[in-house]
Amino acid sequence: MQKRVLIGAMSMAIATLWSGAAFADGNTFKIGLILPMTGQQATTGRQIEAAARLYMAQNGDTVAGKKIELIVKDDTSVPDVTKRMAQELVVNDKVNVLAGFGITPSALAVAPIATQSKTPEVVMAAATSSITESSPYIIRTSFTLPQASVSLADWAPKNGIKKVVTLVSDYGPGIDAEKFFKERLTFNGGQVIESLRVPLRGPDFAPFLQKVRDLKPDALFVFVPSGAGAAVMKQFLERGMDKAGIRLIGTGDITDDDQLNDMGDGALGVVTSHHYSTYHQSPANKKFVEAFQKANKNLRPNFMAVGGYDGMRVIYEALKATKGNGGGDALLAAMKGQIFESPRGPVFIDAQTRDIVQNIYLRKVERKEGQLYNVEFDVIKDVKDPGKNR
Ligand code: VNL
Repeated sequence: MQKRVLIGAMSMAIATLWSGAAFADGNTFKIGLILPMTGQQATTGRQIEAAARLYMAQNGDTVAGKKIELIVKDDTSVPDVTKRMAQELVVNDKVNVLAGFGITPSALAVAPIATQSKTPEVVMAAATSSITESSPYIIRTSFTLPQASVSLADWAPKNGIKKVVTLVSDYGPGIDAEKFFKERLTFNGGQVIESLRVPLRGPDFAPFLQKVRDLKPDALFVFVPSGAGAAVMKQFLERGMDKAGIRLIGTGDITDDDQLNDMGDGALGVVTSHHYSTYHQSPANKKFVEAFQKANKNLRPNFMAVGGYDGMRVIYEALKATKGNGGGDALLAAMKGQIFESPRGPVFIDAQTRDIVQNIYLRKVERKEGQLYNVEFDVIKDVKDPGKNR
């Protein structure tokens, strides 16, 4: 009798332990955030991680009864490493969502894992149009290069820029930028007289810029990834290209807010098109910038930070909408179609394409309150990725 009571008590204790463990595990919601924290794209990782942590600090780490756990991994922007990390996060850590992805090859390397494991992949940085087509589990909160490029090709010919040389990093987003800028400029009666491509890793811009000088276009259109803009700007100015009457234009990656303030007065007047400026005049953005700078030793948030911040929001809202019980498919469904006010302006996750629809702004570098900023002077509203459905 005593023995039976003892066994009964023991099995109850074990059952409690078990359910306790299951309870604890089932009560955690894990986000695997894979970013380049070191190496050439480290600023992108730093911006996105800081933004994700800010979002959590502002919105709490418990959502729909689940404790949010953020697992940050440094892929050094090497796609094979990104892939291995995604595999480990899915298999060992059993993450609910994969997120981050500093460059296009990293986002693409994870696509098959997202599809096979039915894990939503929230792309917060990478911006080649085709990424969202590589897995039905991909949602994007950054932007696409076609989206950012075409508005500038509409602006240029109306502003005395007819002959252009393009200079892009030789991989997905650069090729998108080159193609869509050229196509639209040509349609508008302008002309791309030469298209130059520089390697993504360790580019030397000097020989390319010399060539541009000899070609004497009205403007040089540039796409380089976040973090590489300052080097282009420096060499452009050192070679006296501006004095030779060649204007510098590009997507906002080149006048990246992470670096812009250190580029000097030579950057004044550079016109770019993009989806986010730290100087964007809205109450939501003022609040975002202030909180971000306060939490990060005055670091200025750039477009990468906003992609990360909004990505966290999309994940949080999906978790809320599924009341904490959704698997990958339910979460994905709840991510599609979200509409909200981002620090960049109003945005919308297109349910068909899973890509972001947003305003694209034309901006000019100006000095405001003693600092260099991308000051918006025109807006094209609700721009869908022109790379889709062609
Ligand atoms: C990409 C596109 C990366 C735009 C970037 O910075 C960027 C990409 C790291 O798709 O690889 O500014």
